[in-house]
Amino acid sequence: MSSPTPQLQDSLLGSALAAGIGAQAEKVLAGQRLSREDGLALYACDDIHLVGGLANFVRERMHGDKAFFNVNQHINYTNICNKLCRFCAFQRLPGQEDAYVMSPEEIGAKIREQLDEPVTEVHMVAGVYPKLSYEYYLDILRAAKDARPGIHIKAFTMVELMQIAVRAKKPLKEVLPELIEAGLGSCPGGGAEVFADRVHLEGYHLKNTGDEWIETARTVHEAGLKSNATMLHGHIETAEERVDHLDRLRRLQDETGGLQCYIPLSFHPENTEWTHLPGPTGLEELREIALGRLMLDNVPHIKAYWIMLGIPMAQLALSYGANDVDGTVVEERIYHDAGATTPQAVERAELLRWIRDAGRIPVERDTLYNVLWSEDAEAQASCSTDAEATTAS
Ligand code: V47
Repeated sequence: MSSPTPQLQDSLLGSALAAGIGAQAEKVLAGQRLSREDGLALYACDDIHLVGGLANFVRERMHGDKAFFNVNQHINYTNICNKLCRFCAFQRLPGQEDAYVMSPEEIGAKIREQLDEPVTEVHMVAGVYPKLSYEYYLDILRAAKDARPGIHIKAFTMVELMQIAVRAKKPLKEVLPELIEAGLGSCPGGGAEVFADRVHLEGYHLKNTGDEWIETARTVHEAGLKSNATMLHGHIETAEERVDHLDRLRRLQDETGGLQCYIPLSFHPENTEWTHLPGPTGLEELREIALGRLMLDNVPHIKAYWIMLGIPMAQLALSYGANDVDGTVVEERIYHDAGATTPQAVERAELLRWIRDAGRIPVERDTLYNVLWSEDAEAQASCSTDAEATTAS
């Protein structure tokens, strides 16, 4: 794939004018910020491939052909939750047959099981179970670090953090340094759902509000931690509500700069209270990736979470604005309880194969997007070794 050329810009602009999104395309090509109205125009545009082409233009301007991945391990430490979100198939009530809480020892053991794999990150998210003590949260961080001292712990959504502060009986601002001391390295982007109050009331009224999510993320960033952000789409939300969500994230990012990555999460309806809703189509999933890239001009990375999208769709998303695919994962429960049919894990070599197949250059990153390995660098190194060998002979 080539970097953006003037011909490509002309062709995108011509098509955009014909499709009625010329004004938006002009802004995108000039690197200007899109307004909320522009976002709505892009949601309304019939030609998703054109919207995707604009997002791909931005993606290549920012990242060229690179596609990031990491070698990670997911641990969902409890499925007990008191939030009763209507979109969730993972939650259980205490006493239910398959309700579980992992002990710190079990978490340590799960991490030790992977010691032969080059895992650099453990991703821990779970339900909100009020019986878990503040010490429990500190202990699971310590257990993870004990099991693998070099590992980066990306843990606790804003919802979990609010609960941890309640159990700690002190403000989150005072709790975060203690979590960091115990091993917390950054925070995942879940629990944001759709910020709009209407959707919150109808779908997850016991959970934090959108304003609370933003406020918590602001506190996290002020404590020096990076985080991700998500939006759960494809249920009852409107285009206006999606644009509002993206705009609120963009304003938070203008203030703190703490968001590393945005991940649109596609609603999976199976085994939820919303089984009657169909969930997003493939093209709707691609549009969400594209809108994320186009609206969030200040967020560096857009992730196509393969567990949720499936590998073929994640490959396509790499040409619709995404530049990251998440990682090897090992064991995932939230989407698989909701009917995801993707594998639970993928080998590093397999990730590389399908990133290459999508026409992108695989780059292994750590959680904070430091480059650990790049196929490009490896190719260059082997070229220079070949050149040295030729010169020497
Ligand atoms: O907050 C729950 C979503 C999130 C369903 O930061 C569902 O790198 C679809 O936070 N259908 C948790 N989505 C997952 C999460 C995450 C995942 C991957 C990467 C990162 C990251 C974070 O999962 C929840 C909720 O929005 N979710 N149930 C469902 N039925």
